Amino acid sequence: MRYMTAGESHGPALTAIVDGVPAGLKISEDQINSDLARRQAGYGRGGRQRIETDKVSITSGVRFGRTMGSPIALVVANRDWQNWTDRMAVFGDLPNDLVREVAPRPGHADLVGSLKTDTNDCRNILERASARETAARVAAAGIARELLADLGVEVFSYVASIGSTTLEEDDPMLTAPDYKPLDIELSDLRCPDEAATEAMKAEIDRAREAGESLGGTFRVVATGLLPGVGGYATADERLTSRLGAALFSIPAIKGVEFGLGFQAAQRVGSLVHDPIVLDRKTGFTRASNNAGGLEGGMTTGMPLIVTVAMKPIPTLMTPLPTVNLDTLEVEEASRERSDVCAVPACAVVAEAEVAMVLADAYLEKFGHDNMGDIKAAVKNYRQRLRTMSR
Ligand code: EPS
Repeated sequence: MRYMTAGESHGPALTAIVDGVPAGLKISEDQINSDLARRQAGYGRGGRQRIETDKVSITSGVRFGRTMGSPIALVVANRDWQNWTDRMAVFGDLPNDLVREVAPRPGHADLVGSLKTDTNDCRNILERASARETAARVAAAGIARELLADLGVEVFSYVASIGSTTLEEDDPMLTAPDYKPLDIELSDLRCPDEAATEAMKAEIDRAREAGESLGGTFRVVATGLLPGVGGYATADERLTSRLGAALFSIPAIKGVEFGLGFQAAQRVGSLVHDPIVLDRKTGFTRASNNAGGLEGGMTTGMPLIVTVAMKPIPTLMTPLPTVNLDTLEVEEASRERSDVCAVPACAVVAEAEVAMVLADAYLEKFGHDNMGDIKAAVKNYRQRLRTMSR
């Protein structure tokens, strides 16, 4: 199962195509729309989100609410397109009174993308490098989430820090899976603690006043996983590398840690590895989860816990110096309407990427033609794991 997207930030629409989806999977438009709404929310977002109300339209691969086994096309319209028909016209020329984008923003794809593609209008680059594209990813991953939910796997995320303000957690590897996704969604920053949410909001306010932007960290958690999904034998089977690549494909991601992550490098082995325990009812399990649910490139059956770092957004209201692509003179980078902080939204995008990788790995292990056969294979596997432990 894989996806591809097309679409510019201020073009008519974003499109995603998902293929490799088994037949007979129930799809809910409302569920996808609620994920799209979660991606649009979060304290620190800019004016654009007041224009958009993202809704998915499925134009192939689903019939009477169930997948047919054919590629699924999903479209999310850009309402803002109405305000950009002159600057983003498919044919014709840029009207003379409208300027090209010639002041590349440090930290965005503007400059290097323009050099690479031989253009002196950064808009050609920024329209696609814009994080708007992630709406299509969230829509696409709605299919993966339905599949995982059908097999008992839930994926959620929460914000762990914004700038220098951090959520206090004793041992997130033990406690994170117990957070209630509904409580997280009640916070303006998708953070499970009210006091931390307020402190983070205050930091965002200070950044906005200073013309600054802010990054942060968040964790993605997947529960209900079976052990042995992914693979140890080849580089491209390993879930660690697949999840890492998927998460690093999200704009602005600068770090990904599995389980204890960098902390594991500072501890002795006995304080890192998770003792193996036998549960007579369910099979093998672990006394702790420092590995964050992955060992040898495969799921252990413990919750998957990934911590992800997002850098601050490059568009600054007090801009850094840049060089004008026309005059070659030093000037301030372009100031665009933008977000001050999009960490809560980014966490929803990361859920989508994780869901897509996990769904793909499940299908690899349990077959991919139709949901009936897949569920029978899952049942059989569970049964074998249980029998082994008796
Ligand atoms: C973005 C700039 C802003 C963000 C946008 C990403 O858009 P605009 O330039 O239209 O104000 O709001 O994110 C989204 C539109 C979205 O839906 O996430 C950028 O430059 O990356």
